[in-house]
Amino acid sequence: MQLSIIVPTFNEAPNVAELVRRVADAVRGIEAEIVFVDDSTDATPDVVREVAASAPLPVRLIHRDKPTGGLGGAVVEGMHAAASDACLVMDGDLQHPPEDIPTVFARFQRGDVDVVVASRYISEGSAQGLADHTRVMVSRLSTMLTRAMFPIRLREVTDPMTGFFVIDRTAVDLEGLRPRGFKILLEILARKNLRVAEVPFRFADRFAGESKASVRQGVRFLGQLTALRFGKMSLFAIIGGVGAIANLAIMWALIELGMHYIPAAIIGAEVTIIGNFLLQERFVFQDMRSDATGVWSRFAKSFAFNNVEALVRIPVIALLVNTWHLSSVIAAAITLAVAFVVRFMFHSLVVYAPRRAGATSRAREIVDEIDAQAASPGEL
Ligand SMILES: Nc1nc2c(ncn2[C@@H]2O[C@H](COP(=O)(O)OP(=O)(O)OP(=O)(O)O)[C@@H](O)[C@H]2O)c(=O)[nH]1
Ligand SMILES: [Mg+2]
Repeated sequence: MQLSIIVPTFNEAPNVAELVRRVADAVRGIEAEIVFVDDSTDATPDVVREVAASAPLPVRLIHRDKPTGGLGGAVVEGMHAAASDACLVMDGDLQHPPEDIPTVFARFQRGDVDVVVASRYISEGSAQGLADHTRVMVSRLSTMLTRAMFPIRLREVTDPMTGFFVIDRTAVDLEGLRPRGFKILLEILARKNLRVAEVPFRFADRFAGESKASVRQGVRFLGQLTALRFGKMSLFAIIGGVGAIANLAIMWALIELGMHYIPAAIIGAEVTIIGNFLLQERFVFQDMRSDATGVWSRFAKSFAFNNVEALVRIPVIALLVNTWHLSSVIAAAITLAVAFVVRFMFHSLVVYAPRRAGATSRAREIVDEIDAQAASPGEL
């Protein structure tokens, strides 16, 4: 098998026969199969079985009763099941013209890239099949936003949101993906540096059936983008921010109750440190707990770090004010910003470090690890 064509479908019954017919025509001379990954509630699975029986190429059906991860999850499942490492992904509504498959695959077969993206936004490509002006605008704006957020990884990709591409599945860590929503290619490209080439294609009109794109998908996409870009670090920051507010509230309440401000500040800080630890255990580093040292050891490290940090920050502020003559508020802000980054690094590299990792002292590995942690998905 040279090529597995993966088609995610959700209620595409009227499109299946036409799709298989046109794909079969287009891939003559290529040893290919079609894998439908279906989450439908209509007759799509029956139609696929019927068409498969008389199709000139192998047509398989994976029907999922539990459609985890939506469209993205379906694509990943198809890649797992594919008979060949070369996986071509396309929509089931014929907006991705099957006649372009040979061009995309030929580019892939040159062997110098891991992914070939069929793009609506280079030279002869076109997005004309998008339903209306609003959809065109939304698509262009979200593409711009996405590229701005991943300026390096997406440098050479004009259409990271397309659902039409060929990928070498061995170049992707399928287990490490957290597919959600519509944009599986973005998920793949944002997580790992891959070699990418693009070929233009003209996005056609839907052949039949109804669009599944919606405002809800749009909101989900923004969530996916944030989680991909800022991942753990943004959750860590949110928890830190909530903690700072809680700290002040506790201190205020204790002073109101008649306590001196020094013990009030200390109690506020310690309660916050403990609360933050519990929250980050649950929401930020939950996936790393099982490989790390025990919970009391993690707590001791985290607690010690935060106390040392608080103690060190005060003389550093004094130093900044006295030697650089900065205002005390700016000096405090600088120390807080630096402390935030150091705290995140300390937690992801030390507190939650895998127990068995012995020889990770080389600078390169540390940089890679920070990069991986900062971009790894959050869970809110
Ligand atoms: N397996 C699976 N496929 C899905 C799901 N949602 C959408 N799809 C399929 O993904 C492809 C793209 O969905 P479309 O509704 O065409 O989305 P779109 O192309 O962005 O929107 P239109 O331009 O309006 O067609 C189609 O083949 C859908 O059937 C899902 O939850 N599971
Ligand atoms: Mg479509």
